[in-house]
Formats: sequence, structure tokens, C-alpha cells
Amino acid sequence: MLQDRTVLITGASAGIGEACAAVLAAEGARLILAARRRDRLGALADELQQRHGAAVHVVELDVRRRESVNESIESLPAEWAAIDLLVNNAGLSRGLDPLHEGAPRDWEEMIDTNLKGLLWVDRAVVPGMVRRGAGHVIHIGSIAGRQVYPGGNVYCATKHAVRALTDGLRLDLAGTAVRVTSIDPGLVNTEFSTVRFRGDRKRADSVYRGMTPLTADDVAQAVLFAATRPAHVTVADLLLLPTDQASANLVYRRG
Ligand code: NDP
Ligand code: 8X3
Repeated sequence: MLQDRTVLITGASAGIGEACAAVLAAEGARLILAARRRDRLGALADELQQRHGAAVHVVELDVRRRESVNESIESLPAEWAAIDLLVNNAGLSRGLDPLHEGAPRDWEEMIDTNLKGLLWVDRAVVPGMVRRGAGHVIHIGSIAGRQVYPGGNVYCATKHAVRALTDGLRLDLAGTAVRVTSIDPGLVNTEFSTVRFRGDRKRADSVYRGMTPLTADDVAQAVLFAATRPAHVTVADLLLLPTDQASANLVYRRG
């Protein structure tokens, strides 16, 4: 179903995006891998080419830079220009401070990446899908787009906004045959917490202490499920939790 389909994955240099690349390459998809760390993308492209014979195109991209997003999409080589599936995944959190003690620079980075960056990429890619009368947009949302937890304030606000944009985009695209999905994971053990705590591995590891988190591959399998439904079926949203996590605020930990 994904054989020779062209897929753009943002945030493909690590975690969920990287896992999506591996899973979709195994299904025969042609991949455009985008992120800021080109070296990582290059290494991943080599690996996917060797392991799956995948066709891969690498784009160094900071989703916060609207002009750069537009240029990157507009200047894709002709054979990469018709994107069938967009996995709009790039995102991050910074800090876990109470709002009244939070760092406005961290807030701006989260809003610029998770909210505005996602919008710039949708705005650049979706018109082509509409013109071609086919396509699928998958946003990586979060349980943080449905619930709020202490210290989550601005990160949760960005993911609540992603949820609203997912629903809004689906309404706006009704009748175009372009599908819109949100995959909303709970705790996934990636570089996410290390980035949130600016390299403090001990604090990052404590997020997953005594429980079994999701893996990036678990999330990629959900993306694959949504992407491989028949054209008349839309997975509108999918909340994917570790069994040890019952809500954003209730995680069962052993010991
Ligand atoms: P990682 O930190 O492992 O990966 C984040 C990816 O986003 C990297 O590839 C990074 O690439 C990319 N990225 C960050 N900022 C930018 C930017 N400005 N421009 C382009 N790419 C960027 O985290 P995850 O894989 O866990 O996170 C992926 C998505 O999943 C995020 O949207 C996150 O909010 C969401 N999520 C994560 C959960 C978790 O518990 N891990 C749970 C629910 C949702 P680079 O630095 O090279 O640019
Ligand atoms: C990432 C999951 O619970 O850390 O979106 O916000 S959480």
C-alpha cells in the first residue's frame, strides 16, 4: 500500500520520526527525511538504503523558519515533489517549571516549533495534496494535547493547539479526499526528556523510572496502521498509552 509512495517526515533525525522512517521504508515508501541535524539524516538514509533498498532524499530544515520551509518544499526535485503522506512530527519540550517561574525563551521555542513549525509545514505541503486530489497528513500530537499536568503548561498548550489544528484541517479538507490524522502518544522513551531537561540524563531517565514506556517503534506502528487504511477510512485520532500509564497524571511505577 505504501510501495513507491512519497513520504515527508519532519523530525526524522531521532526518536519517533526516525522510527517512522524505518517502518515506512520497510513497506517500500520513498522517504524525504527532514530535520536540522543533517549528519544524522545522512547516516539514517545510508542505513535505510542498505537495509531496504529505500529511495531517500535528505532535507536539512528548521521548521521554525517559514521561508526556509517554503523554499525547501518548493525546491524539491520533480521526482520528490508529489508528497503522498506527511508525518508532521518535529517537536520538543523545554523545562517543567511552574508557569509563573517559566522561561519565556523556552515557551517561544516550543510555540515556534510545535505549533508554528507544524503550521508552516502543513501550509507548504497540503496545497499540492489538494491539487492532486489525494494525500494524508499525520500530526504527532500527544496525550498532552488532551490533558494537562503540573509544569506542562506551555508544552501542553502547544499540543492542545495541534489537536485543534488537526480537527480544523480535517474540516477544511472535507471533500478533497485528503485525510487528516493525529497520533497522540503517552510516554515514549526517546531523546524527548533529555531535550526537555537540556542533557540532564539522570532527570530524563527518572521520567521512565519503574514503568515500561512506549518505544518509538510502537508509535511508528500506529502511524503505519493509520497510513495503510483504505482510502475511504480516516483514523481521525489515536491515543496510544503505555499500559503502565492511565492518564497524563497517573503512571504506575514499580518500586
Ligand atoms: P526526539 O527528541 O527524540 O526527536 C525530536 C525530533 O524533532 C528530532 O528529530 C529533532 O531533530 C526534531 N526537531 C526538533 N526541533 C526541530 C526544528 N526546529 N526543526 C526541525 N526538526 C526539529 O523526540 P520524539 O521523537 O519523542 O518527539 C517527536 C514528536 O513526538 C514531538 O512532536 C513530540 O512532542 C511528540 N511526542 C513525544 C512523546 C514522548 O514521550 N517522547 C509523547 C507524545 C508526543 P533535530 O534536532 O535534528 O532538528
Ligand atoms: C510527551 C508526553 O506526557 O511528557 O508529549 O507530555 S508527556
